Amino acid sequence: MKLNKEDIQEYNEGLLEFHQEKLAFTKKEVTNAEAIIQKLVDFQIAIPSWALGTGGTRFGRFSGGGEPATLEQKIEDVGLLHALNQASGAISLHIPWDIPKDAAAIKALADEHGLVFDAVNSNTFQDQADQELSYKFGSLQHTDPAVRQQAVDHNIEVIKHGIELGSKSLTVWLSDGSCFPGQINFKKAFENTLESLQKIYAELPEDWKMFVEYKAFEPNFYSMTVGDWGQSLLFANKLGPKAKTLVDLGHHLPNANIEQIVSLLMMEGKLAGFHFNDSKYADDDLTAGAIKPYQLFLIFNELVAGMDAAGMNHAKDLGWMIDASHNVKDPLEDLLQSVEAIMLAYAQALSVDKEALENAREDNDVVVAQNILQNAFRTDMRALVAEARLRAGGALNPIGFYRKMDVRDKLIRERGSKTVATGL
Ligand code: PSV
Ligand code: MN
Ligand code: MN
Repeated sequence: MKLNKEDIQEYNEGLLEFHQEKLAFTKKEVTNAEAIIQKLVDFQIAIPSWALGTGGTRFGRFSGGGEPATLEQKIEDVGLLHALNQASGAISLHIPWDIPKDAAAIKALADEHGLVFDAVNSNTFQDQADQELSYKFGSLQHTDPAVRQQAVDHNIEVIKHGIELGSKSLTVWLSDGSCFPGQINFKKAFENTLESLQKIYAELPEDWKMFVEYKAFEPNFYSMTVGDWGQSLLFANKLGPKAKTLVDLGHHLPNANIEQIVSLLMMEGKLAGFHFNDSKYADDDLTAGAIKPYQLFLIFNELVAGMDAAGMNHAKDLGWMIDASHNVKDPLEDLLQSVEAIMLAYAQALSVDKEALENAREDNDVVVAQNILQNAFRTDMRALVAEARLRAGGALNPIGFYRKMDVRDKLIRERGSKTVATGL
């Protein structure tokens, strides 16, 4: 199904008066409001093809109805999100969960929905039915060179799919590691992984990047071969300029200072981008901003400072993606909530008076420095985010409109009530 621009417009008209009052008030409070709105209009966050179904846990999966069964339907779902918020104009594919059999047709369909293809993701953390050798004891790190080669070949295959679709980056997340002390030789595992990554890196087109994603634990529980930003950065530095470190917010040990990690990676020119989600404990993959919105804001504060210092284009020079899905919400509503939270944090970060903050830091005025950040965080930016959506042709209240149009019911009628989308 597709949403109709005229229906969105009509819906917005009913909310316009109140919105404009709120906007006028926010503009009094936020001096650079117009510049923020423009930046928000330009900002796009990619949606992963695996987040469109109800996520599972290892204890069960309570699939909602109307889930997309094919890649075409997934593109349709991201198209719905983009029509609603005008900020989800890209889709990221995980292969082989979503193989584009006819790339030209898939590209044309995405184009019809105003979507481009973000990073392509390889999968060597599961065995596929037709696979010759098992990844039970790792993939790129494996003791057997034949297993490593199979995983390298898969990544090269993924790059080929990406080229056909117009993607510009490959994300490599490895579950490689060990579950028990003594199980692997750390040094050999690192060296094997590096050698395998080098073979993949050699196949990257000129204008591509390789995103090396780290994760502290799970599914391996004693060691992960790309377990933190230090290990990822080591690989990225050894690989070369196209390789960078990807930060997934849920992939840290508890209480890690992610904003500091971001700042230093940017200083080194080695930050690839983000997988947004939120967590209370570990890789919970909860809706962005649901648990620690202040952390999300502090991360954006470092991002904006780092990108501005390096003269980067906020919308284009880093990879922005949501990597969240949960089992108790309508996935489309959940994604709309994540995008909104990310936009709010970004808007708040854009409102920080950087000069005043730097002066307070130089003067060691801790109180003023803290106040500058907390004032920005406590400023209600919802009207600016809504205004950006309005100007771009989206809905003032995306979830409100989604519910008013009974989108989920329509999808259930179209696709059935017992649908399960591919993914975790
Ligand atoms: C792993 O936990 C991860 O964050 C990686 O990005 C994977 O590709 C994705 O989740 C798949 O669920
Ligand atoms: Mn991730
Ligand atoms: Mn994850």
